[in-house]
Amino acid sequence: MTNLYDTITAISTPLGTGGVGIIRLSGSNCTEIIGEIFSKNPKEKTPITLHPMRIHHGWIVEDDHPIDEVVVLYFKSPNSYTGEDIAEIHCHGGLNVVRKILNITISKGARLAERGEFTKRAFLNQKLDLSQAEAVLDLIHAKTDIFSGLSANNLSGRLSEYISEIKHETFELLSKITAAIDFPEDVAEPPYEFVETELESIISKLNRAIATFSNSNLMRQGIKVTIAGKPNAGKSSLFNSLLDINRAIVTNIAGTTRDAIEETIDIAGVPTTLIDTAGIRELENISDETYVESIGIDISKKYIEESDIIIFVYDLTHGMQDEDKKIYQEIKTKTHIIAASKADLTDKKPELENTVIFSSMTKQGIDELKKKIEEKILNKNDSDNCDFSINIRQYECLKTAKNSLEIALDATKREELQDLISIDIKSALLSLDEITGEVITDEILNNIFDNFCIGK
Ligand SMILES: Nc1nc2c(ncn2[C@@H]2O[C@H](COP(=O)(O)OP(=O)(O)O)[C@@H](O)[C@H]2O)c(=O)[nH]1
Ligand SMILES: [Mg+2]
Repeated sequence: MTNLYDTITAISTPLGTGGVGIIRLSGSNCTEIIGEIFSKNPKEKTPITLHPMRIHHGWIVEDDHPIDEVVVLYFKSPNSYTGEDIAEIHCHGGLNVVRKILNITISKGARLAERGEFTKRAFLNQKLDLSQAEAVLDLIHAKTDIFSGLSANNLSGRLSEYISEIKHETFELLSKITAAIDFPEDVAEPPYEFVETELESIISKLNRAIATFSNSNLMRQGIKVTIAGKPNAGKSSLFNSLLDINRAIVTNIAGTTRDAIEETIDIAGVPTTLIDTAGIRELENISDETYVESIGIDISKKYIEESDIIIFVYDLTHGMQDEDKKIYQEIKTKTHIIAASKADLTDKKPELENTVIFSSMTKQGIDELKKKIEEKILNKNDSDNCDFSINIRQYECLKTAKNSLEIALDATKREELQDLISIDIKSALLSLDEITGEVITDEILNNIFDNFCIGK
């Protein structure tokens, strides 16, 4: 067990060589610890008094030896990220010096922070609610502009506002029902039609947030698009055209791309990982020469299985041949796009409907392919876009709340006792409280902050 209110320390910048490295301390012993190691004079200890919201220049010294020239920022409780006293030491961003200063703060009594412990303290000290704390994590990891925008909205309290509107409406309804239960002589029961309309309205608001989850999840986790087809179909050339760089090796010798190559691009706010695979071809017998290629082929099959979308490429100059048809059979049940390559060399018509004809040479059809990928991605989420994001934990809470309200709605339609109906409405409220963290177990809390990095 760690004492919640001891003073914690951590390196808050990425480890590596950089201009500046930051060691952050939070807790009531901050100023004491800084007082012992921070000096105006690099050779002998001349203490510096810390003033809140000020920048202080000096040296970190240990046993009268200068360690680094630094600036220290001081935030006095409660006006800080965690709500506790915080001191930040901004030193030079060398791997060694940052670690050294961290160790000095530990030797003076600070404890190395656990993952996410700064943000956890911010939550426990009510500087952030739980959905805002989770937004910090999303913001740090966001891979696209749109998703970092949504995460910033959550951080600013957008999701909490939406939830609190729903909670307010639910609470109002519950009050009306319980008032009649508690004071049957003075307060009339709300009519069942009224309860029904109210419940339906609340459920539809929940549905809107629930529908946002798949969108958020795509933006958080990204999507995999594998380019599949037989050797020499033009996969690597297409991969390069889609990326606009010459990343994959392109040759006319079958089997050049022996491993899978991945690059991530932003399509409609979704981090889209394009995967160029080795061509799929059934090797007659595996010799030493083709062995490496056969590994590549196994890899392509694995990628196809794990992908969200497949771009199936075949060479239009040859038309669809038996091998192409075999590959098409393998991928056709998955979400896919059919793409016929080398359109600059032929006027042939594709044999299958919905085929995008393209040329990596002239770039004809490349934009159309990008648009098709975008359509397939957006098809995977048909939510009416909310201006906040939802994570899996919040999604589960929303669904539980919705379930309870649906049970209440059924009971209302059957005009059951309002006393019973109120029990399910109450439990929906509890599930909604979990989203912002008003009701939360230690286990859930630890689970959330375990996903953070140390120093956040
Ligand atoms: N004329 C023409 N040649 C292409 C096109 N795409 C690929 N090629 C050629 O076809 C050969 C195989 O292409 P590559 O992209 O390596 O195919 P992969 O084996 O499926 O990855 C190379 O010689 C490419 O230059 C195209 O759109 N037009
Ligand atoms: Mg290739």
